[in-house]
Order: sequence, then C-alpha cells, then structure tokens
Amino acid sequence: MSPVYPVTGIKAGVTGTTVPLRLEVDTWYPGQTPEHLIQNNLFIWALRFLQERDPDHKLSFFQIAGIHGMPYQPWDEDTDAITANEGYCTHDSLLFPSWHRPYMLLYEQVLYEIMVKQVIPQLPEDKQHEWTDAAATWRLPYWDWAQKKTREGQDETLYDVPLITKQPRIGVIDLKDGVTVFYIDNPMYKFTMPDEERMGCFGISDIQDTDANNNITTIPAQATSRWATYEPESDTVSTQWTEGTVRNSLITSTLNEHPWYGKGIDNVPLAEMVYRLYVHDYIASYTQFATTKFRTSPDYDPGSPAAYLNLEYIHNNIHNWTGGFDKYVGHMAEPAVAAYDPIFWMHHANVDRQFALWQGISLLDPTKNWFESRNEQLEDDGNWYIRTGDLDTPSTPLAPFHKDAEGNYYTSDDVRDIHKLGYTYPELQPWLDKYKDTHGNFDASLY
Ligand code: TYR
Repeated sequence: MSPVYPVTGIKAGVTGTTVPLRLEVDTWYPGQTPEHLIQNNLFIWALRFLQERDPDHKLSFFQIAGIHGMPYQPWDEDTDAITANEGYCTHDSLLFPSWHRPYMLLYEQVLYEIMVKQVIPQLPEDKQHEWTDAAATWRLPYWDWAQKKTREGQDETLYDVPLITKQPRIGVIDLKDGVTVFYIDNPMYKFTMPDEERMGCFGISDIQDTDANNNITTIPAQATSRWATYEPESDTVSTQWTEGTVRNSLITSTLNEHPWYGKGIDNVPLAEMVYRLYVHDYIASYTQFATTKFRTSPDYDPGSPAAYLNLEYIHNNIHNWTGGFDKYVGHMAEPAVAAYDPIFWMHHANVDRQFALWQGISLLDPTKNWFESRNEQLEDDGNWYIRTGDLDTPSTPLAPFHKDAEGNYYTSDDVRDIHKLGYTYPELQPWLDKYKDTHGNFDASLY
C-alpha cells in the first residue's frame, strides 16, 4: 500500500491555551489588518497553486474535490469498492456533520502546506518571516450565509455571497517583490481545470442531456458555474456552461427570497431558520439536529418542525440557492460535483461552525453515545463505504480520511473536539474572560 496522507489539521499557531480562529470571510477579506492582508494573499496564491496541480496528483484541487462525489474514484486507499456510484460524502446520514469535519481539515491543511512550501519561498527573504507568522494563524474562513452584509450602493443589509467570490479577477501581491499588486484570475470565482482539460476527461459528467435520438449525452465543463444558463437545444454546447459562468445577482436575490424546499415555510428568513436549530422545541437531540435522515420518520407530523428542520436541510437549500435551479445550472446544486466550486469550502466551514456551536450549546457529554437518541436504520445510507443495513455509530470510519500514517481512519468520536484539530470559531474561545465563571474557570454554559 502506498503511504497514506495523515489529516492532522494545522499545528502551527497553536499555543498552550489558544488555537487560531476560522473567521467570517467578509471580516477577513479584504484585509483590514496587516496580518489579514497577508493571509488574503497567502490564501489566494495557495488556492491558485492548488487548482493548477495536475489532476493526477493526490493532493490536487481536482482530486480533493473529487472525494465528495464524481469521478467516484478511491482516494488515499487501496480498495476495490469503486463499484458504487455514490462518492464518499455522507448525506441523509448521521455522519453528515462529522464526515465533513475532517474533509474541511484536509483542505485547510493542504492549503497551509502550499503557503509554506510554495508561496513563501518565492518572496524576498526579508518578507518571509512576517508571511510565515501570518500563515501560522491562518485558518479556513467561513461564509456565514445567515448574516446580512453591508454592500456598497445598498441602503439595507442583505444576505450575500462573500466578496472574495464575486469578481472574475482579483488583486494579489507580486511574490517577486512582496509589494506590487496585480490582477490574476480569481480562484474563488470559479475553478478552471488546468491545461484546458475538460472535467469530463477525468470521469465527470457535469450535465446529462438526451439528444434527438434519446441517447444520453454529457456536456463536460472546463470550469465551474453558478446560475449558468444551459441551452441543451442548441447544436453547439452552451459556452456558458463549458467555460463557467457566475451570476451573482441571481444568488443574492434567491438568498434574500429564501425559497425553502418543503411546504409552508417559505417566509422564514435565513437567520430565523438557523436560530431555530438551537431552540429546544425544534431540536431536541443530536440526531434531530444533524441530518435530514429522520425527517420522513412515520411518527413525525409532517407539519412539525421536526419533519423538516435540521442542519443538513439548511445546508441543502444553500447549495441549491448558490448553484441555481429551474432554467439554470451550477455545480453547487449537484452533490456529485458541488465540491469543485471553491465556494463549497467556505459554505461547509460554516456548516462545521453550526455543528461546533450546537456542540457547545448542547454540552454534548463526551462520555456518552451521542448518536443514540434516534438511530434506526431507515434505508440505504447513500454512501458507498457503509454497507446497507449497518447502523451508523460514533466509531464508524469516516473514510477516506486517515488520522495517522498507519492508515487508521477518523471516526466521529475522533473529531468531537475542534480545539484538538487546531482551529476554533470566534464564539468558541474558552480562554476569553466572558466564558469564565467568577473563579476564573471555563464554564461552557456561558457560550
Ligand atoms: N440537491 C440537494 C437537495 O436538494 C442539495 C445538495 C447539493 C446537497 C449539493 C449536497 C450537495 O453537495 O437536497
């Protein structure tokens, strides 16, 4: 077996008591402090280099994104289990929040390694020290889609995609001198396959269509899209789709209209829906909080919040609203290819943050089986790694993520404490005074 890649998270920047924060992306970009400004540049360059890596490279953007769904290849493991066509991602499953945790950690770690090994060495020597320090405290920013943003030219705040994702070109500091700013294609706007390859050449059928003879044809894209118009009836393949198109105004209007799928809840704003995740009457258990899996359980009244509300449900809607629907298409709306859109990672960092906040509020007892409250086997787990009929448990392997060089898999129990994984979120800093009781001891109920 070839050596495995241990997912450890970033160890740099961790001190005895504190760990670096994943920040809300709009508070971090464009950088308001010298440290954030350098981190912005480290991140944009690192992502750019990651996306340029050969798709045959295990640690390329292409292959890391490909863990989630298509091209349905094994990643970092020797296995024949590639017959199923589901990908590794766990949806409609109790493992939904915990599986995506090491997935984000892998991405964060690979970007950090590129910062240190590929970005910083290109700088003049007198800049390298400052950039190394900034890299040590960098963590993957999250997109808080439930927070309204102030936007230039808008009187009122509104839900919006992060600024860093909006423009096709983005300003970066020239690594040759560490000073001059110039513009490059923005790696957060869309992912473009290196060397003008099509994703389809690597086993991805982005869009399926039927031609005049009812044969299934696939239209491979070269780049990712959000709300692209797809014109199957035209003879030539829609260039909007093949080249990658982004329609921000349609994402923004949809986020603000919040057309939730499901019945009778269209008028619930995003922030209110997220708030309900933390209110006991809505969410009574981890299993209720975590996944869509039990929403169809026969003893739920279809009109009750328990029948629709959970973290995965909110997450699903954000995927669809970012990717596009009806006459439009976009990678984010399709689980098989969603992770190829670079916005996916900031979306999922926020999903991970909701999970971490819920853990803090619920004071989940680390000695207890947190999966226990509802864990009946309803139907196929929709995941190729877990055999149909198996129950998900906190020790189910979260394949393909290895926690060590011996090839042991992460489990949900292993990822419960994010501080041990080398990151946290602004609301979850036990070392801050506001989380200490009158004796100066950490009191989790003050979260
Ligand atoms: N299409 C899914 C739904 O409607 C949402 C989704 C999209 C979920 C992409 C995950 C994903 O990766 O429920």
